[in-house]
Amino acid sequence: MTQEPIIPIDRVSDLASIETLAKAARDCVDTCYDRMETQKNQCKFGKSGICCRICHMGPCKITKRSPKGVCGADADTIVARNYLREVVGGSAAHSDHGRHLVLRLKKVAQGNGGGYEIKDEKALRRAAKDYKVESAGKSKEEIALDLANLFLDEFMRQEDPLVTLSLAPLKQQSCWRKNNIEPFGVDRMIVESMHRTTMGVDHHYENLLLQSFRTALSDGWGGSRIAMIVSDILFGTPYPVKSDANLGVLGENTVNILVHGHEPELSEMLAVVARDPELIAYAKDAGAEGITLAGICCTANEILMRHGIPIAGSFLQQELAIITGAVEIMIIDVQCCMPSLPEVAAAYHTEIISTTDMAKTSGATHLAFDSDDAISSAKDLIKRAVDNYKNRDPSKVAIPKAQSPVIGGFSVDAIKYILGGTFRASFRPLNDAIIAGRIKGVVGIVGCNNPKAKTDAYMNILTKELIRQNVLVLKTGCAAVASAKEGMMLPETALSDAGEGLREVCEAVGMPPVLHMGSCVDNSRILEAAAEIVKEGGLGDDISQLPAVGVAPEWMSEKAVAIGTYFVASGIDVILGQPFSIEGSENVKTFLNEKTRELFGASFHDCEDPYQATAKILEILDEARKNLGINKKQERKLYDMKDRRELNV
Ligand code: SF4
Ligand code: MSK
Repeated sequence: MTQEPIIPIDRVSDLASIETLAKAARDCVDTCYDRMETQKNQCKFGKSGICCRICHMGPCKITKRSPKGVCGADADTIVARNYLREVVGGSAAHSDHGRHLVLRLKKVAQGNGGGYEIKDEKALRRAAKDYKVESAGKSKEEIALDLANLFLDEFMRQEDPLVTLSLAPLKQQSCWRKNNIEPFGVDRMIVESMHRTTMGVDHHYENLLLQSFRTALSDGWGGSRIAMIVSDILFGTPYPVKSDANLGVLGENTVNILVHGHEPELSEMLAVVARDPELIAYAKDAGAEGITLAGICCTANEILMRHGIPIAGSFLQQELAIITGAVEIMIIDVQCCMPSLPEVAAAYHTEIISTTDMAKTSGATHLAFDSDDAISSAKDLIKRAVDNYKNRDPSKVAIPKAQSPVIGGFSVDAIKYILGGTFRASFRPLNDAIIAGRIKGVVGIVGCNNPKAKTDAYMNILTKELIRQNVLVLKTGCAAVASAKEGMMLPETALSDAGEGLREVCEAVGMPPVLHMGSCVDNSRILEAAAEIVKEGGLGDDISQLPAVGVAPEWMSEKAVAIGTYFVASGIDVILGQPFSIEGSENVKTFLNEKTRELFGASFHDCEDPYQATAKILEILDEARKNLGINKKQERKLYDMKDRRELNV
């Protein structure tokens, strides 16, 4: 433990985390908050992006006395190269996730899906239409096979732009063409970017940054978009579903199983088999009242959206969940799973189980999940959890009571349906509300938590301020979990917290003012929504004209860097709660924070304070509204019979 004890209330916002962080101190268990203290004096060279360890003449760092690395690289080159490598890391993570799902879809189409099936034929046919895959007279398996092959080609495409780019508005596509940043195959982009950032290749900061936008587009309009489409085909397009969020969802007397990570293949199967009466009986025989399956991080968002499985917590609650002393097993796969988990678990009876050969953790039990025999693999994991229930030590258990109801599952399809009903499902009512000024604009708040800041504080203040100002908020990732825990993802929140115009719209259709749109890869749903709003008409013909902003308040992952970069390349301004590691180059800063506006109609903005961020967002939205000529709030006209007759419809 550190010398200075940390004060939970200064570090975390919600009651469940405050209680459990205090318990961690009593149990003498270190968490990331303690380790943040011991890492306090973080390297200023790394932080400003001017540390280079790309070759072994270095590591080199840029200072006033040594303005160039051994090879002659200056701060601009080094900062831009590091930035591109971060985008590569993030894009690779999302896109590899997408690839795994496409390979599963292919197996399903070939009749050896290992217990998986095409759950949403409508989503399959919708995708076939979008990608111009011939479907007339074909079985769903035949369509799925053609689609899977096309998607695999999106990863391998060597000399042509991604087909998936065609899902963007035409003006966006021509902007990318004009700036020469249309990505080719996802794998090609990632390999090329790694090549370009190796010693002695691409040294011009602008060229490197343009490649960052190109690579990020291969994620947002490529790998992530494909991951989202295939998830919907295999597991179902999300529709609103009610559940609960926060550590309080763990059961006092049930076998508690946590799924943590990102890829939905395993968690989907666990969500299905956890309801198996035989397994529930097995748990009861072990003395438990039943089985509680809950999620952490983005896996939580995936299974909330499709099954209503509760969210136990976000990224920074992964250790806290174990510290409740009530978790039998935590099943991890890829991304955002801390290597500290087995050490924390060692203080309790929890078993950490890693499930994929590409992601092993020292101290965890490795049981590779066999997705070709998914049902029995999932059942084995649940039985293992039940068998561990007897080892729970009641004296170490303290499950906080705090949890909040949440409605998740707002796919673009679901939003259209909510707005327009079965026969008129469309974004028209939203566009009209924006044009009339009842809704000022739309803001996507996305990304992680980071122990550098008080967990969830920025996100919650910002979200409240925005809905009060009649801004519709879309959320994904751990940002979505923050609002879920705060009880903001409920229609009732519109009545109590939203401004008058937003409240009217939400009340009329029964939707929350803060919409849960899924996991990190589901940021592509936000792009899909933006493209739909443009298509619906009346708000310009390009995403950059929309009154829309993206925010990553407490980001920590390379994935967030990739997301922010593809948002800006798509014409959406992005507010960062902490700056990128680019402070060491004025040229890189100017390019990302100003020059991109000329190229894409959007740029990055640093706002370390949520109130400053609110003001900046309102300024951007107002500017967009002014440019569209919709900056004056229109009176809501209530038609009487005479008016209706004159309407002549
Ligand atoms: Fe130093 Fe250049 Fe090697 Fe980077 S690439 S470590 S700046 S010599
Ligand atoms: S899980 S990437 S901490 S959002 Fe997607 Fe949360 Fe960020 Fe991981």
